[in-house]
Amino acid sequence: MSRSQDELDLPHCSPVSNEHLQDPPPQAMDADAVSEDFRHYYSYHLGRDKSCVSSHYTYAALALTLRSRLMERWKQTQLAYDQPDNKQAYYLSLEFLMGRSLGNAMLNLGLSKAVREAMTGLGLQLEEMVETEPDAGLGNGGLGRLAACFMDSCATLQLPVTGYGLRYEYGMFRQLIEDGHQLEEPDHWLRNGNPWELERPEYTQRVQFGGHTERYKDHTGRTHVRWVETSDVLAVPFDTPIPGYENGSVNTLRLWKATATDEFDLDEFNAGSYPESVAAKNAAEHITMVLYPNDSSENGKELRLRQQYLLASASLKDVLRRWRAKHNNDFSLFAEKNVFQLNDTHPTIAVAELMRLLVDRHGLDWDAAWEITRNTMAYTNHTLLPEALERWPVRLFRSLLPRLLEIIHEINARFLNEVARRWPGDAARLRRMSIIEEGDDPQVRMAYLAIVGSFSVNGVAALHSKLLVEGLFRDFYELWPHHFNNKTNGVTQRRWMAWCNRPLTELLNDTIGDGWITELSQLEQLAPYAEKAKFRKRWHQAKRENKVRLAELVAQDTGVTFDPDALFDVQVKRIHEYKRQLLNILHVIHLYARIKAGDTADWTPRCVLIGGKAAPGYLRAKLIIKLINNVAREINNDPATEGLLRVAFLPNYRVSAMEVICPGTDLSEQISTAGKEASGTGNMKFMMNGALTIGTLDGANIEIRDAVGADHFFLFGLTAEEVAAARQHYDPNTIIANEPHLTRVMDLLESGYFNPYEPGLFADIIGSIRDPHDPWMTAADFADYVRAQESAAAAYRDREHWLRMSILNTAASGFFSTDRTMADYNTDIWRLEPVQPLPRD
Ligand code: 26W
Repeated sequence: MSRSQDELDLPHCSPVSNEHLQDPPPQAMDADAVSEDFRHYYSYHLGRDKSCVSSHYTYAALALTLRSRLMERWKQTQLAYDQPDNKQAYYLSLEFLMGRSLGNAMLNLGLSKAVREAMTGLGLQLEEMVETEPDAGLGNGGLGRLAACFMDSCATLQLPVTGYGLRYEYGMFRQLIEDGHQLEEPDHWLRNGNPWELERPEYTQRVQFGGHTERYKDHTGRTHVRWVETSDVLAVPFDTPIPGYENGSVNTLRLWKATATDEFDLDEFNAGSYPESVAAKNAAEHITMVLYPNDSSENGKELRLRQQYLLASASLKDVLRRWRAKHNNDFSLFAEKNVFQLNDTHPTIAVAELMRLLVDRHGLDWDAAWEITRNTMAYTNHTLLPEALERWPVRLFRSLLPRLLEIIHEINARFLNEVARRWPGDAARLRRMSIIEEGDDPQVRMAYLAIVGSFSVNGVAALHSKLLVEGLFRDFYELWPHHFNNKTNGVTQRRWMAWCNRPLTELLNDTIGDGWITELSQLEQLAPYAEKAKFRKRWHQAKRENKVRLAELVAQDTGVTFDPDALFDVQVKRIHEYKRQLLNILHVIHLYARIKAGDTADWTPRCVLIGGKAAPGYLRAKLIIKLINNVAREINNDPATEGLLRVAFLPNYRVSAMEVICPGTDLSEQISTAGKEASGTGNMKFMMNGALTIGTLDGANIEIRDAVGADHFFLFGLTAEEVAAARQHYDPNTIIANEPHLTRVMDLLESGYFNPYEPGLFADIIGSIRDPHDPWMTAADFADYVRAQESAAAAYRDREHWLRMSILNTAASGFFSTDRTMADYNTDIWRLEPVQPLPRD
């Protein structure tokens, strides 16, 4: 029924090379050449002229101009990586939150100046062209953006790392705010085409679903398994170039698009229902239609499992295809030369799929295949929330991926044998550690499959990694302590400083040179400048310029006016109870109550900005958005707050918005319940851009505070240990009654002050704060939060003191570069050699 790969009617590369097809000469990198190329693409490729000047076409022409310069570097880099001696790593991720590519390509190609000059010469506004590019929003939040920063750093470090993901037709939804409510709109980001991608139909892979398994004997009498009568889907790769910073290297992000095979359903076809049988093909294309917008609770949807398997299967087959082209069926060195990093459990089915491919397709015996699998897979955990740990119903696996379920059962049986040998008679432990969770509706625990199938398991900040081995993964840590390690997250300073913060970049370059762009620890050299008044003045000017820009964004998107001289207090991230946007808004209400009570001596004018998306099904998070908007409306419309307090909810928070937000922020809100935020990475972007942090001892906040020093960080709240201990006797109602400020805030909230036309609207939120089982313990940290906010406000009034602290935060941010993170992954997990692109012949 299904035809083999070779029978697919797809472009393929002929084995005979054509010596006439030499590469054209390299492209010049000066402004004149850029300008000439630009006009070429604009006229001859896009077919536009001077009478049709739309930023869409000028953007497209500039993108093509840059892309053509990436192409030659890309090819030389990949040729070098494919030399047989090189070990390569593959970053498997359901999410890559890339944002825009134009500015990044300009910067990393070293073309910033030439492009600006060329565009000015052509009378074009570069800014406008940049704004035309839609964000590639193929991720939810931290985990997806981290993958994007990793890609940038690997290219800059010249590490042979390829990203594998899915090419969602629709990325993260666009968030509209109507009457304070979140509305979701589909994000059809590919509508106007995507100049950064290169379709590679010649590397299409076939992926199986459904069907059943059969056993058969080969001529030697050995038993094998066949997975048959499947409904197949094709995965077509689209490649995006990932340029390193001014180093000639270009890595690859390969995203799979699902398409139908050409096989019609013959029964339907012969029954004369041709249109129906063609329409049925649509189902295949649905697999990569849309990114699931959940970032913290799994929802067990079959389509999501299809996405995960398509990614894992197509990517592994792609790697095996290249391996077999050089080594045929000799896999003896495979584990030495290949490593897969699993970005959370989402691609973890790769463990079972690699076993299937090695055993069923390439004829290895189980032990040899397991040895290879276990030495090539490494797993990163990104969350401590139990509700975010993926589990799939066994029955779903049985119908969708029957052969993979058999393999998982076999992996589990052998694993539990090992556990039983180590702890004889400990049935409770066997039940706890089993990859299959027994019950009425048995489940596959993906995190356990990931741990059992990997040689490395890491968390993403020191506290997170510690809590993992003490809590969720404790049993596994006892069994294999050496598998567990920490890799503290980072962010790329190319996008999060050099590209997005020009005023500060110029000041840094003037002061310490531009070495920090590839070696962020050089920012240390700034520390002594904190004591120089002239430097502080320049620092202040840069920050103020950025605040003006941020105020313009806020005015444009919300209509709220921010005074650039006020304290800009910002919390942007996904909306989730554990991140406690509620605590932030309770503090805002407290400030408002103070204003209304005339308690405004020594007041620090403050502009509070909150932004973030709620998962569409997460009703309480959506209600929190509504509350923030209602509070903002009442406060901004009350003349008493003029010059003292402004509040805005920024709609549609995304990568390109953060590029304006983090440079203009004074105070970074990192206020999660301790022990819940795995790391955070927004915290690092803010710090790098000179914001001070108000935060709990959670995730990477702890390392941020250690790096900058306790005096330059506004700490508050219970520690993770105290949270755990306080849970037993948590009594929010007594706390509220005993804290006059909190009593007053709750009174205002409960009086309906912020929902005069919508009585009872916030009852659910009020109930959650007053609930003794509130997992996030918002009331517990309120008083200390208010105290820390007061000390931040007081510090801001002493401008020179604040500027000193701001400079010291940037100076201490060197550790939080993904260049460091990637170097750590490489030293401890991947063990790759950096590879230079091949010289052109
Ligand atoms: C299955 C649904 C689902 C989808 C995504 C569950 C969980 C996730 C992610 C793990 C959520 C996520 O983005 N986690 C964040 O990862 C960042 C990068 O490591 C950390 O900085 C954040 O603290 C963590 O919340």
